[in-house]
Amino acid sequence: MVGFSQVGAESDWRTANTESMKSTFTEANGYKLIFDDAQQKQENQLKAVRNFIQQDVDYIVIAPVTETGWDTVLQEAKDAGIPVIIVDRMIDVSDDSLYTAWVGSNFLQEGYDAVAWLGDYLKKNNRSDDDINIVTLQGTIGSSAQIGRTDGVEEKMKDYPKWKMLERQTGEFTQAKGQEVMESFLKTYQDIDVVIAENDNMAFGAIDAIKAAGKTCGPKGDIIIISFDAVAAAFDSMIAGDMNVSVECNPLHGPRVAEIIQKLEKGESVDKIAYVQEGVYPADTAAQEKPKRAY
Ligand code: GYE
Repeated sequence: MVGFSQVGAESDWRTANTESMKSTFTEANGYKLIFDDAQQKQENQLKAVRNFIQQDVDYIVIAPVTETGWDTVLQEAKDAGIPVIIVDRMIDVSDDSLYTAWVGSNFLQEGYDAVAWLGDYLKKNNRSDDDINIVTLQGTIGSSAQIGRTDGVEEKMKDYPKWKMLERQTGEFTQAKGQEVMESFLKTYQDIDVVIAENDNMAFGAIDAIKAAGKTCGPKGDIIIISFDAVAAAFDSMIAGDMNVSVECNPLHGPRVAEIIQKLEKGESVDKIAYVQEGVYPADTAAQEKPKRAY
């Protein structure tokens, strides 16, 4: 019996992740899955985990909304002798023995990759000497995906003195909030060159806001759109000419978590931390790559 506390259903990435977990932890595969959707609230996750402990599940799997606030409930799981596997985002606990393993993405690297792509792109377009104004739609504040992507961009941006971050604001990883925040950015700033959206869904909202404001974006437009996740709809957006690039974030964690559980069942040791390999998909590769994508 496996209890899985999922973040919510805020994005295409999340839907693909839920699907991967549900299609892996099936009865046919020998599991009973208790799935809980926390609706992007950590307090719901704490309740779910306590519920899993009460039901005496064999494993607790958590995709944490935010990094902090886990010490007490994970100590309760440890006291009950239930191994905890963290997936997708990371947790920040004082005692590492409170979880058995983590598998997910290197979000800092994703931030680095976004900056490297933009540096190359501007160079190719002879804009290396131009002043470049950037705005960022951040993910859920305090989530690893937000922290890593924001910090990765900030760190590497220092190599580009002509780039200026005008403002960062959270769009909570949703399309609706992404659109709303972008509308307000467009009212405040007349000269935005680049939008960094910390996931594809917020980028879709931003693109709608840009078009509604009578501006253009994408490879042939005025505003460069950089995004993260590289879900199927992002490839459609690139093919349509709206988005410039999406930095991949792989959501297909079901089989990875199952492999960890199978090893633990056999008494084998598992890696405490396991990163997934990821790529960068610019618009000019989108048509060719789209058919190969699994999510
Ligand atoms: O990028 C975003 C989702 O934690 C990696 O959460 C995940 C992020 C993903 O809502 O789309």
